[in-house]
Amino acid sequence: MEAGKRQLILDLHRIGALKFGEFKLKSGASSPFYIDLRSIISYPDIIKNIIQLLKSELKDKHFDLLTGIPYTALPLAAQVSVELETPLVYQRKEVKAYGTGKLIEGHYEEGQTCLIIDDLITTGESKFEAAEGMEHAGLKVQDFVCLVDRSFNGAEILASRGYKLTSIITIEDMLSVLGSENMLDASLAQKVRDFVATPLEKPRLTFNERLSATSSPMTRRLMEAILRKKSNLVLSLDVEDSQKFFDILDKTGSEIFMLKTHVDIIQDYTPEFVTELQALAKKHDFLIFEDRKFADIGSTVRKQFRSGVYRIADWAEYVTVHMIAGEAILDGLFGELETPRSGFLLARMSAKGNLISETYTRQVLEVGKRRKDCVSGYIGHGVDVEDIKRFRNKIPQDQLLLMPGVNLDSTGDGLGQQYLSVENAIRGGADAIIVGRGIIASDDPRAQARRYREAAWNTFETMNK
Ligand code: 5BU
Repeated sequence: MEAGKRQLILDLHRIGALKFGEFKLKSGASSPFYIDLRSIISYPDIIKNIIQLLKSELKDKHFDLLTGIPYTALPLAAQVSVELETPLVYQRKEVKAYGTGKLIEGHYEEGQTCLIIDDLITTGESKFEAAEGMEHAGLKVQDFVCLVDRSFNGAEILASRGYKLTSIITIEDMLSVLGSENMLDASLAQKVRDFVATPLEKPRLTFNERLSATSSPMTRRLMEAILRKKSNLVLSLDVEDSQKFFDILDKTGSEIFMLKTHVDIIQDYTPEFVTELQALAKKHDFLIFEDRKFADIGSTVRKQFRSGVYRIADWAEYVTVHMIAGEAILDGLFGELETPRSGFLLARMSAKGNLISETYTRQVLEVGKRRKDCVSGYIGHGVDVEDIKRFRNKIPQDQLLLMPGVNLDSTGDGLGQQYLSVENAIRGGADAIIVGRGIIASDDPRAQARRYREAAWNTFETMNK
């Protein structure tokens, strides 16, 4: 190993930026080591060494601009920029939403390539957020350089989105240097090795265990319905004619645990529509979910939900909610209701080119986690199984992930819809699939509903053994 790297490891250990023992992580799990590089800026000698190491790592890379992810890596990138005489830009940390303010500081031109420096890589999430901000501003991102790779498979994760990761030192490097200096005993080193060799997935509970750990009655109802009906299928019954609606529903009701409506699609809507819907819900034992996608201020959505022609709150047990207007929308919708109702937040969408960013998704999940009283879960999507798994990992086990954009025979609809297979959706961690045209556009909706239910349930069962 290069002398500079060896020195860096010893220095980080000396200043307490790298510790071994037993540490509690944010997730509640415990880790046999702890890395926090925020204090390195106070040690000019260490910084000097790091800059040399970064410079030599950057030698063969092509880029027009440099950036560091605030805060720890930004001063490092600034120094490298001066030494390499390459312009620096940086992304404002506090500007979270695009379009509301200047996101990138510094001078740059669209189409330029920006290399991103960071201190640590664990899951890759903050790297994706940084890349997304740069790309949103018209820059290209190819390379990431991190000081320390403490991940299980950071390079692979970044490669899945086409980025290359180079790391100055890895955990293994640290173990071998500190081991050779007798600064770390072998059994602790082995513990660290085992820890890093395990993917950062939360311990997976079975669906039954998750149900036991769930306290929200509205969320429990969904979980119980899934188990009772042995179905992870939500039918999205987007037809305009009420007769056709009830005809398909009566044929498919036994296969689904929940029906999803867009009630404003129905051309011949009258209040009797609801009476008939509730009768079929009783007959076939399914829940009712209106995909209204509320998005306005609290006081407006309250009226939209409770009044008007459809009086949605009277009959829809669950509704979809956009978080674009902020958390108060939840109080507007679910506060002071006689019969409890619950929401699904739109965290990711299946439509091509949709404007939801990684940062937005993270913020939606943060609100949803705080509001389990009225948020039963999320609507989400993903590009493949691994992507869905990473997303699912961020969702608490006592909330659900529903996935639209699922079809067994098609990959899209020519209007932006992007389809996943049933197996990929469930294997990724969706608790239920939402299927519309895969079932309703067929000549035999009953048979198709059974086919979707079985495909989903079989995969779900093998995962919950
Ligand atoms: P499809 O016929 O299976 O493509 O219907 C999908 C349904 O799910 C349809 O009602 C959409 O409005 C709904 N949907 C979606 O497809 N993608 C999303 O990201 C969200 C909802 Br949110």
